[in-house]
Amino acid sequence: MSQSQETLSNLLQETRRFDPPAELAEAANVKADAYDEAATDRLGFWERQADRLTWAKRWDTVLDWNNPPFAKWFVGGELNVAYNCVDRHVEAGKGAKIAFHWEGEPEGDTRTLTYADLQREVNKAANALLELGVQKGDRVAIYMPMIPELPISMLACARIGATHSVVFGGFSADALKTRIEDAQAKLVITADGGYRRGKPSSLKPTVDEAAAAADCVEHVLVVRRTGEEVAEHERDVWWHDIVDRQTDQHTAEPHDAEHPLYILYTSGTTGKPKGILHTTGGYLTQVAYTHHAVFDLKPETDVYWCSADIGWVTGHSYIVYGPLANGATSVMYEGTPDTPHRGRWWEIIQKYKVSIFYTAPTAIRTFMKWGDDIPAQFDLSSLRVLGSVGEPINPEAYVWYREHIGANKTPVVDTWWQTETGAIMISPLPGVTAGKPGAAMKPLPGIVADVVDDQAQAVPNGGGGFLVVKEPWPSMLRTIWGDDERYVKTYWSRFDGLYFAGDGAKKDEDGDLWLLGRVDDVMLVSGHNISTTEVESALVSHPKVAESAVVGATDPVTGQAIVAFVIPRGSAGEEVEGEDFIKELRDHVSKTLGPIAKPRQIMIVPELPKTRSGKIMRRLLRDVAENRSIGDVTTLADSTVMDLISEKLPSAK
Ligand code: 6R9
Repeated sequence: MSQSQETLSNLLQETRRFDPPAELAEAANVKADAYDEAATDRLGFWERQADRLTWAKRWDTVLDWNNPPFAKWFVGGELNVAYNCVDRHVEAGKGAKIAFHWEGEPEGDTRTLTYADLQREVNKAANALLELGVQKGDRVAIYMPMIPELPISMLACARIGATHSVVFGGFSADALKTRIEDAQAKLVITADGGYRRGKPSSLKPTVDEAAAAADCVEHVLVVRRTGEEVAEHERDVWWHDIVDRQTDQHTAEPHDAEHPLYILYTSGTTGKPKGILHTTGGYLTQVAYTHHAVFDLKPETDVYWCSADIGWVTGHSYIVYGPLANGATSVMYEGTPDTPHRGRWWEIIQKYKVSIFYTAPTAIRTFMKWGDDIPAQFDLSSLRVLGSVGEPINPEAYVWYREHIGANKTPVVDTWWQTETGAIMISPLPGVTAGKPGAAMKPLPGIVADVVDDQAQAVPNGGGGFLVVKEPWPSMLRTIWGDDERYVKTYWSRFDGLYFAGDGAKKDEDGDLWLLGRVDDVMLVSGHNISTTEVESALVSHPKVAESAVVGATDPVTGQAIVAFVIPRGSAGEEVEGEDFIKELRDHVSKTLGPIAKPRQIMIVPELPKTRSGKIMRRLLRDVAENRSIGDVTTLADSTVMDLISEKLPSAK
């Protein structure tokens, strides 16, 4: 959005409200007074949250913000993340408690890890890393399937003070090499492969190529998962050869609160990937607190499942560090939701009696498309809190999730955050908030965020603009690895002294926040800024639509015109072909949002292009809408999707 443009039009009206169930509200971990408590003494509030952790040395200063935007939290404090996530629970007599119910994709392939098991495994892996010459401060790249050795490797790194950099299994050799070199990782941990869609899917050949091309890799540590044959090189070491023979004793040394815990690369749309750096004390404090507050976790009775991949920040914070710091019992699943059948996730929830479930809108819309009858075949009555992350959740998807997965009783928490923020920033609290479908509602206690106009002035209720964070927060990124200047320029230069996240948002009449997607995606139609999210949500509110993606295409008359891509619902059948259906949808949007938002063109497609964390890649759809050749598809989860779309649309090659 340029300076002169008006802020986002506020089109969507949503009046449904869902109060927290009385019982949940009564027993909630966090009640309404937390907002006041944090507002009165924000730093004191975060100190009390840091006390959830076990510190080897207490901090002297809670926040050092003398050199903004470079923050230091809990200055002088020392702690060990692995000790906090594992050992201290064993020492507290909870060694027999289950940390992970791991479910492999092949049915019946399961493993159970208690906290005592995890302690032994992490210690052995830490000893193996030391034997391989990894020292405190070194970087380790991890490229693995969703198997227990992945969190074990991360915790082993954290234990010895090595900084891990997890790269999505599935990125190309070139993408992996760039990330390995940027971090100068001397070790890569991988596996022969993992299971995806019912078949072994290899990883090792990609690592071989990347490690050979990178200038820094000394060893590749390989877990045998699929047993498929792999090429062996001198730098390779099998996990079972080196880890299994280590002692399971290792003393965790405390690390400085600001010691680098991990780097995670965000691809962004342009330029080289940014290595987002997270450190130790503040990060663990905020992931532990938010996991406790937002999911109302009761570690003794809940079974928690976050369906994300650990290669995404959601997996780092809400499969590994937050839940383990809180001593939770979690489910971890290796594979895809449709293997061997489309009810696999619901079967897993039934099997382990999952009570808290955290997933992404893209998955929810896929289930809507597959049909209500699938979840209906399973007993999901154990569920009590549902979460959503990754994209704005369309009101219709929210209501479907609540109704068909949550039996119309569970609160849905729509959690806004980013790789850069490290932990949840804006979200309802399940025992406090009367939920509005599609709204992330309010900054969490201790977080100061707002919506501002292009002059950095807070917009009034009812207005839209840029989402900013106004005060530093414990789990904030500390820099971009090796590039402080890019850190300042990317996040802190648009508005003086404010962190600008890149997202647009609006404040409704009650002051509650609605996320509207990346500002780069906002469309300018006849002088009105219209959010892609609102038009998508209007389309998804039509009973025959499962998913949609909306882009602005250059138009001689209106500047930009709205072009929509629509996936019909599974149950909609034959009626969804043809001009009548398209007219029906255009009219529906016009009626819901106003004539200004009526799409110029609607294309019915079988699939949408998405990243591996499920975000729609609108850039590629803009290429289609503007009849250009299609740009870089390397970060697509499924690179064949663009062919499928082009086939359907002979004109859009
Ligand atoms: C955790 C994660 C960050 C971007 C973020 C925003 C979008 C995430 C959202 C959401 C609306 C939500 N996003 N959660 N938009 N409502 N609840 O997704 O991190 O992969 O870095 O993506 O995702 O656009 O800026 P990351």
